[in-house]
Amino acid sequence: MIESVVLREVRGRVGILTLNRPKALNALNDDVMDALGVALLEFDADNDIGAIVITGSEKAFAAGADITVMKDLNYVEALRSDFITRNWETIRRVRKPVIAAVSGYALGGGCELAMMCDIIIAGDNARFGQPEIKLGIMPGAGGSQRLPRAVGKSKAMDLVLTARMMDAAEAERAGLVSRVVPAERVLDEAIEAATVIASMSLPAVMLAKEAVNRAYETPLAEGLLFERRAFHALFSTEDQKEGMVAFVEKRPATFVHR
Ligand code: CO8
Repeated sequence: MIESVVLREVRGRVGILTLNRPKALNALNDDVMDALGVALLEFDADNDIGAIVITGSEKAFAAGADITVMKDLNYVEALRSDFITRNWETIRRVRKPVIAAVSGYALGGGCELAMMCDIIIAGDNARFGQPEIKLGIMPGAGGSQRLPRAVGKSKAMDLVLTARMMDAAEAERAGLVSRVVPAERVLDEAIEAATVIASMSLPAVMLAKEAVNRAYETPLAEGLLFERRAFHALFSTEDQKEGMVAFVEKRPATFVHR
């Protein structure tokens, strides 16, 4: 049997997707991105899943888009096929939180994939970069847009224009990653964070994710209005009553909408 390029596992209410092209350092091609997209949408639709983790191997989360596929591509073909947005945007349709658990290299499209996730948790061996410039190209799946939003213009320019890699400590200082843990702990840490998220009220989680994402899409006044409307809407859920009554009664909340 041919082993899948994306492995699926469920632990509790957490769906785990492992990129599995170890010999190519998880270089991303259509097979990987199609399988990842299908799995993400299935987990998103599954009532037994509350949060999703994407991970790679210890050596590489993903070392970029597959250069062997791209090397023969010409401009007209890239334009006509809209290379690579066909299956790269699927993750943006996922409404449950997605955590990237990054060990080793997250380069080029691999760094871009991590940045499409809602939270990045890094192992202390993680290396982030947008080295496309060395190949005579530039980032093509959000690197020139999401990286400056995450780390600011100067550091983004530095990484994109010199191709240098940033280690986990620098990535945490710059705000790209939320936590750094020993490499062997990174998946467990991500699953624990996902388990906490999956124990919360799902409507609150989904609206909170949507609201934070609005911060990157809208002017402040519009974002604040969206936040206020979503905030008010949550007072219609049983989970708001349960969460607040549980606090007053000094007991853990048990949410019904998960
Ligand atoms: N594509 C294809 N194969 C790769 C890639 C890649 N991106 N990265 C590594 N590999 C392969 C190597 O060719 C090698 O294969 P083989 O054993 O058959 O020779 C195997 O993985 C192991 O790699 P190395 O021997 O090079 O391992 P090292 O530990 O010596 O080096 C590095 C690790 C530093 C990560 C090195 O492999 C490297 O520099 N890789 C390329 C990194 C890179 O340039 N990434 C950016 C690619 S361009 C990109 O992502 C554009 C994104 C555009 C948007 C998304 C579109 C899909």
